[in-house]
Amino acid sequence: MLIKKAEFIKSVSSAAGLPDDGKPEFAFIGRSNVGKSSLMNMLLGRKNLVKTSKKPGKTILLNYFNVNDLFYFVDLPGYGFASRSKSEQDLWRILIEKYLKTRKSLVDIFLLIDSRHGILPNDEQMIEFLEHYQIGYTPVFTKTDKLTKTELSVVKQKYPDSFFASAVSGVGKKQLLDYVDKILRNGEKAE
Ligand SMILES: Nc1nc2c(ncn2[C@@H]2O[C@H](COP(=O)(O)OP(=O)(O)O)[C@@H](O)[C@H]2O)c(=O)[nH]1
Ligand SMILES: [Mg+2]
Repeated sequence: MLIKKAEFIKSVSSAAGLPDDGKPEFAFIGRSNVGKSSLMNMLLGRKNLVKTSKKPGKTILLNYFNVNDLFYFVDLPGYGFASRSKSEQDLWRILIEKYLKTRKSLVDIFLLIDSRHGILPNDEQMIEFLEHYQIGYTPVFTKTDKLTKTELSVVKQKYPDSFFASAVSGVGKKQLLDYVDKILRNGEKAE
């Protein structure tokens, strides 16, 4: 798939702000610092369209990006910020879980996992949540450039039904975009 257009649309902080044009959307989720913004920029072929920042914002926002006037990429706020208070974490859970459970136009969720660390307890929690509600998702292992060939092949063997990507080298870009294309053509959610 060729990215002809990619633009920031808006930040949404409540259900009322979600786009209602019914375009399919792909959400990106993962621990803070997993490389979510970098991967989205890599896929969209833009350097800094999706902001890569170290600090968690105070508000919990879903950032919408229009791609090719066909679909949306949605940057979900990361989980596992040590600096987030209990009440902020609760708010995150309520908003994000509701979005993931009820959003009709959500066709797939890319669940990002840092290749170096593998699936950590808070990734596991997210996976359990998704599986409990039978919400389809696609694991993407990030930052593969940080692993040696041998280390990477171990991760690949352990998680065969996943994508492997590096925002630095561009590895995984074609595979992921082809996959997005395939889902859009099939017009249904990936399992
Ligand atoms: N080596 C390497 N570093 C990466 C990669 N992706 C992200 N990073 C770095 O990891 C940090 C967090 O990236 P960011 O995209 O902001 O993560 P986010 O918090 O999940 O959105 C930044 O310092 C990035 O430069 C990657 O594929 N390879
Ligand atoms: Mg980010």
